[in-house]
Amino acid sequence: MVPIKGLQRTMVKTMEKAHKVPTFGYADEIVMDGLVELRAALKQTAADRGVRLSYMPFIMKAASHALHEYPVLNSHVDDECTVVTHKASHNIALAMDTPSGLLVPNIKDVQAKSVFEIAQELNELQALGSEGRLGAEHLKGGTFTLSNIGVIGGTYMGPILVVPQVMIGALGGVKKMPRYNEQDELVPKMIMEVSWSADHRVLDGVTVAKFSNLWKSYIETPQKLLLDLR
Ligand code: CAO
Repeated sequence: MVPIKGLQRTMVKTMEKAHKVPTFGYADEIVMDGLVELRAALKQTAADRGVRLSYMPFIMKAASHALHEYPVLNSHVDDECTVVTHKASHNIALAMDTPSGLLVPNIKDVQAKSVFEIAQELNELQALGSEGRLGAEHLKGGTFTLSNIGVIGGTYMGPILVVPQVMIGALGGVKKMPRYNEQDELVPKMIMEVSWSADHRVLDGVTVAKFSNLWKSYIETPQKLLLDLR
């Protein structure tokens, strides 16, 4: 017999709470060629400044830009679902595989940070996670969650909400796939699937679809991120 205690006990409670929320799923595919190229161009520069640059900092920044347009997706809802509180800070959480198990630390105020600063903080969180040193200050206050299961594998997922948040997205692996271009020719494209789960008590499908389309447009044309740089 293996007792369920500590972090795993916390997970049991969190999952049971989330299970009570009626969710709906929405999925789409993202053409990653633009982001693959951009990351390849910037990776060494980031490395020269001591930071490992993955896709995630761009994906998080894209989410923050889209959340500006759809603030209800960046909110908390109380247990009885009587009040939905839009959060000003985009504290984007990331499901992280650590030796202590699944943890979901967040990067605070993504809306105010550069892609480089997000990458830097992500590196720090990964280091803390692997050393088992993530604390309450890293784990509390998330407002929107992404789970990059695609690093491990897989294409689609049914992510579970991190209550009281109302939206979570899971990313599949980036894979080379055949797709038709404008001339009806089959060409290779780098494709990543996203699977969203949303709290259907406070979010409707149209809002989620519009948010996803906007987020996707920032990833497919990452130069668009420059337009909203401050
Ligand atoms: N598909 C293909 N390659 C990917 C990828 C994807 N979806 N996401 C990242 N990669 C690449 C990165 O670009 C990087 O490539 P290089 O070695 O060439 O630089 C490499 O894979 C490793 O990236 P990473 O792990 O640092 O990627 P990240 O910053 O996006 O992810 C983190 C960080 C914390 C999400 C990840 O380490 C992790 O723990 N993933 C597991 C998530 C998880 O447990 N989910 C479970 C949820 S429900 O139980």
